[in-house]
Amino acid sequence: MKYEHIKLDISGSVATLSLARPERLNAIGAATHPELRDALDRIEADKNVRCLVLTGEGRAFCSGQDLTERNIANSGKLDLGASLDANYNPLVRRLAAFPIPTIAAVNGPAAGAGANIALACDIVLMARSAYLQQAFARIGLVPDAGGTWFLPRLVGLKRALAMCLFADRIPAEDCERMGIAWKIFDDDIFAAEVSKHAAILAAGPTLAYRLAKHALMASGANDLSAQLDLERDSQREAGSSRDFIEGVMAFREKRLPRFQGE
Ligand code: T3D
Repeated sequence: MKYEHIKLDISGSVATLSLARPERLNAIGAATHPELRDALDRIEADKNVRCLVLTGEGRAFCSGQDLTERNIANSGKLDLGASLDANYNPLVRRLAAFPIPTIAAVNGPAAGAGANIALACDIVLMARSAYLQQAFARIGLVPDAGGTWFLPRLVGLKRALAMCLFADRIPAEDCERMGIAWKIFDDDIFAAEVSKHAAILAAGPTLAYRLAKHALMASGANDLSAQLDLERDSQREAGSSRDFIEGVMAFREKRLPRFQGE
């Protein structure tokens, strides 16, 4: 598939998927979704790729749904639920369960669904000038794309409510303080820091990462006993991986491990 709204770059074991409509602050339109699906298929099928970086071209990360492409005057005929079912919900489910580590490299504004797509990634890195905005209330909508699930877990119910009701811009420094962003970096070193973090994850034990992600995501619905069972099953699988052997050998030989991701 030829991409017009996104760009995909695969360098070594890192795939960088960029939303690429900078003149619309990388708003997601109807034509963006099939391209995203195709790109994620390609990344998942490429067993050499061991980290995904999701970012935006130009000065923004993503401004959410394209607000200019639909005939809003006829909004009685618009079924936004169908749009979520068809596009955003599968995207968020897929990112949250993606088999390799994912980094949202939030280079600038991340608004509406754009903010919550960032939250669906494993690690959020932000440029100091960037911000997240649950912009939905400003246009009479409710937070979607997983925002009402991720936010209370990340920042607590009251902060999540305030973010969604006031729909203010949340600066990167506040995102870091509240645990939404793992780290923020000055704009001039942001790209280099993203590459550094992606390289670390791409050289890590990919299978163990996948199992850890799954266990952490499952923890919210499990009691302690069920979670201990899940950890046992996950550790059984990780413990029979080649990376476990390599990790222990490297420890004993006092060298850095060379993980193959399996
Ligand atoms: O399918 C469904 O509809 C259901 C799913 C819904 C999920 C959603 O995401 S709904 C929420 C959609 N997003 C928003 O409400 C955010 C809209 N954008 C903004 O509020 C602001 O643009 C920002 C706060 C993100 C940035 O503000 P600022 O001042 O830095 O930039 P700007 O001047 O507003 O925008 C620059 C250009 O990008 C401008 O175009 P122009 O006038 O230069 O030709 C603006 O129209 C365009 N743009 C920004 N966001 C969108 C957009 N165009 C289309 N859709 C957008 N979402």
